[in-house]
Amino acid sequence: NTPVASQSTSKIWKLMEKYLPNSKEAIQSSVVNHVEYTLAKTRFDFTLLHCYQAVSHSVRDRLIEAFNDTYQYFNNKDVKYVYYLSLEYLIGRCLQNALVNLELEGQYKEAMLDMGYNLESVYEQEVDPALGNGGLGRLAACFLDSMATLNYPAWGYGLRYSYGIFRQQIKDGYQVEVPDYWLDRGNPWEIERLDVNYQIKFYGSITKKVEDGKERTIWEGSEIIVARAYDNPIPGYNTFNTINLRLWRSLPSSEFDFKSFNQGDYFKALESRQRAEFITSVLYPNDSTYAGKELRLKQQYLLVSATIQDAIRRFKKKRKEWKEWPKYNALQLNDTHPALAIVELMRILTDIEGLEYEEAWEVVYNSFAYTNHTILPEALEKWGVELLGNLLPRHLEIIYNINHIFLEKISRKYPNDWRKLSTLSLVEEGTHKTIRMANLSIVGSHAVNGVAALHSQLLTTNLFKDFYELRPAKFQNKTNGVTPRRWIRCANPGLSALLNDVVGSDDWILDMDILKNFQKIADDPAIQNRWMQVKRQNKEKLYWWVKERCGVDLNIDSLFDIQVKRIHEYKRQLMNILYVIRRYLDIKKTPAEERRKLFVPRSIMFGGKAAPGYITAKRIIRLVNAVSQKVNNDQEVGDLLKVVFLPNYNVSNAQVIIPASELSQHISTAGLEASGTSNMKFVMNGCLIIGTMDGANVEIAEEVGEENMFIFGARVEQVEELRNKMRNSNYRDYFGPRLTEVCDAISSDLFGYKYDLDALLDTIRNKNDYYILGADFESYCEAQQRVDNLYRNKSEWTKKSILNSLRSGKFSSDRTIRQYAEEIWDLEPCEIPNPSKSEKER
Ligand code: GL9
Repeated sequence: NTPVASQSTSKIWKLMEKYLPNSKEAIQSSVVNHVEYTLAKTRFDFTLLHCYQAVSHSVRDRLIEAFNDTYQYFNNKDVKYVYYLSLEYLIGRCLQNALVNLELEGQYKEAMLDMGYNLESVYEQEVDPALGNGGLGRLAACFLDSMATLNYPAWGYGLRYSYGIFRQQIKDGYQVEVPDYWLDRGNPWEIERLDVNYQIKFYGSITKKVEDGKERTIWEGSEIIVARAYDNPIPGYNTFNTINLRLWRSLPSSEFDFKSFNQGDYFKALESRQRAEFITSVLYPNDSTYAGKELRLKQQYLLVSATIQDAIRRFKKKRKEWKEWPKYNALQLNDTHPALAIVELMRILTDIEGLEYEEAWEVVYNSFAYTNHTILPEALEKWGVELLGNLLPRHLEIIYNINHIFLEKISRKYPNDWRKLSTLSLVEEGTHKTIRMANLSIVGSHAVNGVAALHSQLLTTNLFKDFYELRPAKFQNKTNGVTPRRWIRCANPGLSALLNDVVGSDDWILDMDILKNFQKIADDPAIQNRWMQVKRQNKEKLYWWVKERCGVDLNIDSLFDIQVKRIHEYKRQLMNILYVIRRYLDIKKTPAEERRKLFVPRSIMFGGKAAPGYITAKRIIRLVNAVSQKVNNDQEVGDLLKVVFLPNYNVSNAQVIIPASELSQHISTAGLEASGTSNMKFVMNGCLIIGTMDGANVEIAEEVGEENMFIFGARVEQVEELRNKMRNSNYRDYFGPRLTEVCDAISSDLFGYKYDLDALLDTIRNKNDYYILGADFESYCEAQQRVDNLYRNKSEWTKKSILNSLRSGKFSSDRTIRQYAEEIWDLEPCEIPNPSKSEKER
C-alpha cells in the first residue's frame, strides 16, 4: 500500500491542482460526461433518475476537490479535531443542500434548464437517507452543517446502516412498517474507502501476564470482523471547507474464516461472513427507549472501536506524547449510545500502549464530553453485566475498575453515605445487575450538557443531582439549534428571497441575529402582503402533496394546523386529537347558520412514526385516522374541519410541511421534552406555536415574546402535584365535562374501532394519567380559542408570524456549535484558502 514516489506521481499531483470550472458549458459537459462514462447511458434509455445520478456525480466531483483540500490543510496546520460520535445521522437529501452550500444552485438550474430539465424535479429523484429516528439524529446532521460552515476542524462518525428508519405506510388506518433499503439505486454521495479498514473483536477471553514485574492484560477476541469506512463529504456554506461524515460498514474478516475452510465446512464459513455483514444492517427504530439487544451493543462497539482506532492512527502520525492527546482531540458523545468509547480508549492506552492507569485516565477524561438528550427513565441505557461481560469481557473489567476507584473517592468524601454510593455507582445492583451508561459517561467526561436551559436545569436538580453536587462545574447547557441553510434557504426559497430583499443581502444565512434589526417591517402592509403570499405558495405545495398522498382536498384558506414528530405519549398527540373531536362535537351542536361565525376553518394535520413495538403510539395513529375518516366525510362540517394523517414523516417531507404550516403544536407534558428542534424550524418559517412551557419552548418564548405564542398548561413545578391529585380521584372529576364527553363519544363507537380506542383511553382514564392530559385539557382548549380569535385578524396574525421569524436567530445551530467549540471543545476555526474564483471559472 506504499505510494510510489517518482517523476510520474509528481506529474499526477501537478495535474490535480486544477479545479473544475463552473461556467454553464463546463457544468453541462461534466454532467454529460457522467451520463456517458459513469452511467453508460444512451439517449434511448435515459430517465429523470439517470439525470439525477449524473448531476449528483458532477456535484460530487466538486465536493471531493474541496474535501481533499480541507483535510490536507487541517493536517498541515496541525489543528485540534473534534470527533462527533453518534449512532444516528438524519442528513436528508444531499443534492440541493450541496448546490446551495457551494453557491452553485443558480448555475446548475440554468445549465439544466438549457438541456431541458427542471432542477426541482431532479431533486425529487433522490432517496432520503434516513439513518436516524428523530430529533437526536437530525441534530447531529445540523451540527455537521454548522461545523463545516464555521470552519471547525471536525469529523462526524457513525454507522452506514443498509436499512434506515422504516418507511411508514398507512393501511386501513394502521401503521405498516416497510423496510427502507435506501441504497437500492446506489449512493453517489459516498466514497468507499477500500483502504480504510479496522479489525473489531468480540467475545473471547482475557489472560494476565507479568512482564518485567508489570501485569499486562491481553484480550483475545473469538469473533473478528472488519469495519470499513464510507466517507460522506459535508460542504460548508460560503466557505471552501468541506468536512467528513465517516460511516462504518461491517464486513467479514478474511483471516477469520480460514479456520472453517480448513475444517471443510464451506457453508458454515459463508454463514459467519453473513453474520458479520448483518451488524450494520439495520437501524434500531426506537425513539427514546432502550431495547437491550446484543446486536445493538455490537453496533455501538463497532462504531466506537473503529473510530478510536482511526483517531489514534491519525494522532500517531504527529509523533506526540500521549499526554498531549487532549490538546489535539475532543470527543463528543451524542447521548450514551457511544459511551463505550471511554472504555475503549482506556483499554488501548493501558493494555496496548502501556500507559499507567492514572496517565490514561487523564487523557480520556480531558478529551471526552457527553450530551444528554432525555430524562425519560425508559431511555436510560443499562447493559446487563452478563451480556456486556460476554461480548466485551475486558471492557466490563475496566468499567469495574473505573467504578472501584471512583467509589473510593466518594466514600472518602461522604463516609458511610450508602445512598450516595448506590446512586452514583456505575453498577446497579439487584437480581439483574446492570451497568449504567449515563453514570459511565458522566464520570468519564470533563463536561456534561443538556440540550435546552430547562432540561439542563432539570439534570442538575433531578436526574444527575448527586453528580452535580460532586462537580458542579462539569455541568453545562447547550441549547439546540437548527441550520438555516436547510431549514430556510433550501426548504423555503420564497421566504429566503423575501428576507434577502428586507436585509438587502443574504447575510442573514450566516448571521440570523441581524434579522432583529428589521422588526419594524412587521407593521408594513406591503411586506405583510408579500409575507402572506409566500405562505400561500407554500400552502399550495402542501395542498398538492396531501391530495396526492392522502386523497384529501384541503381548503387552502383554512388554518394549517400541524403536529409532526415521533408519536409518543409524552408528546401528547392524543390530547391534540381529543381536542379535534371536541371541536367536531361543538360544530355539530351549533346551528348551521352560526357555524362560520364561531369556527375558523381548520386543516389539522398529524405526522410521525410509531416505534414498531409501541402499541399505544400505534393506537394513537389509529384514532387520528378514525377521526379523519368520520370528520372528512361529514357533509355538514365541510371545510370547517379537515383532519389528515401525513404518512412517512421524514426530512424531505418536513421540508414541504414546515414552511406551509401556520400553527405548530409542541404540547408535551412540562419537563419531558428535553428541547425539541422542529419548534425552532417552525418559528423560523413564521409559524405560531401553541405549546407548553417545556424544552426550548421556554427560550423561544423569551426570544419572540409570549404574546406571539399560544402558551398553556401546567408548569414543570406543578406536574407532580397534579399527578397525585388525579391518583386519588375519578377521571370524570379531573377530566371535566368537555373531555369526558369526548371520551364517552369514542367509547360509544362514534368512530368505530372500539376495542383499540377504549384501550387507548384507558391509558388516561384509569387513575394513571401520567402525562396529565386531563389536567391540561381545559387550558389547551382556551389557548385554541385564542388561536381562532387571532386568525380572524389576518394582519395581526401576519405581524406575529413575521416577528417570530425575525426573532428566531438564537436557534441557528451556528450559535450552538460556537458554544460547544468555545465552552467544551476548546477548538479554533481553521478556514482553508478558497482557490480563486478566476481559477474556477477558467
Ligand atoms: C431527543 C429529545 O427527545 C428532543 O427533545 C431533543 O430535541 C433531541 C435533540 O437533542 O433529542 N432525545 C431523544 O432520545 N430523541 C430526541 O429527539 N429521540 C430520538 O431522536 C431518538
